[in-house]
Amino acid sequence: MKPEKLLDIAFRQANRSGQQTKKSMAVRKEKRHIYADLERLKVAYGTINSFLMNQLESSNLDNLTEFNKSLMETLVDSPKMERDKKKIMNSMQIIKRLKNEFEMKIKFSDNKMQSNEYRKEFYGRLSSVVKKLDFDTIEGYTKELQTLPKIKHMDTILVAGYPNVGKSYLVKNLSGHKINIQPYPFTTKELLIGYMPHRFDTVQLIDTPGILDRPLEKRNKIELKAMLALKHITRNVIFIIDPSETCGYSLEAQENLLKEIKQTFKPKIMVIATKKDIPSEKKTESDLSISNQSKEDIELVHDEIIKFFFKG
Ligand SMILES: Nc1nc2c(ncn2[C@@H]2O[C@H](COP(=O)(O)OP(=O)(O)OP(=O)(O)O)[C@@H](O)[C@H]2O)c(=O)[nH]1
Ligand SMILES: [Mg+2]
Repeated sequence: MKPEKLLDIAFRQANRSGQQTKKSMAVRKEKRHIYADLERLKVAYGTINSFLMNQLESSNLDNLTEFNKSLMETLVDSPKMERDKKKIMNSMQIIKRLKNEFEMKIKFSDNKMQSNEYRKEFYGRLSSVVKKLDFDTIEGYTKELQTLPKIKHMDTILVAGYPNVGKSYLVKNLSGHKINIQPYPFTTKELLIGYMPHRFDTVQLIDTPGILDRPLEKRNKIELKAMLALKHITRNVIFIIDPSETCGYSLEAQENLLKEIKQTFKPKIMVIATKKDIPSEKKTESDLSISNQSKEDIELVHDEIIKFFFKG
């Protein structure tokens, strides 16, 4: 919203309330005008004050997780936003002082001409304070806040690996095909989140297409930051590798990505080779080798994941 538009709304509401007050007050005509001006002042002030409070509240970072805070820092110009917020806070104080000052002046006006003059002066002073504000950065920020992924605070594992290796298939298998899709900034793809039951507990599995699926050198700075924000969620990573190479990437390239993720994230990492059912000459080092098409393998991998990350 532009400051001019806000002022326009506030004054229109104020004038409407002023008219009503004038009609409904059972007092002397002169006094009625003064009451109406008082009402205008209060409504104009109230409208602007609650809008400004809203701006501060909607861009409040205190309730964000470290992960989302870190994403927000890459999404917006946060130093500028902090400056804009500070300006709003200062302006709120000035506006409050103005309101108190002119409220007294109007209250003790001798006649309606005087109260009218004071009210106009108040509108003018209020306008010049509000016109110096900029809501654009804060509103951009609020919009970005709404697009952040909602990730639960619980035992969590990230799933990494080249495209087509079987990441989503495994997450779906492990979570009984109940998955939750969340947006992720800077990728056209979305986070796929599955909840894997485990006795009385649940483990959150986050499949990260477009994020942990290619070498660092292929990324721009912002993508890198967004990728690193994942560090704040968990250090647990399952790396999926496809030795059959039917995914379209060589085993060597996949092993290099694994090395890179180890260096960048220093994770607790479990390597799972998929597509065991497809015959392949190539061998790779992994903690477990499975086929996503085998029910027994899925049961096995479920137990092994719990053992690997959460027991001992
Ligand atoms: N034969 C066989 N096919 C598999 C196995 N795991 C996955 N696939 C197939 O491999 C293809 C890719 O699987 P996805 O689970 O979509 O792979 P992904 O890693 O999520 O791929 P992206 O989302 O593109 O990153 C699909 O056609 C699967 O059916 C497996 O163990 N055996
Ligand atoms: Mg996938």
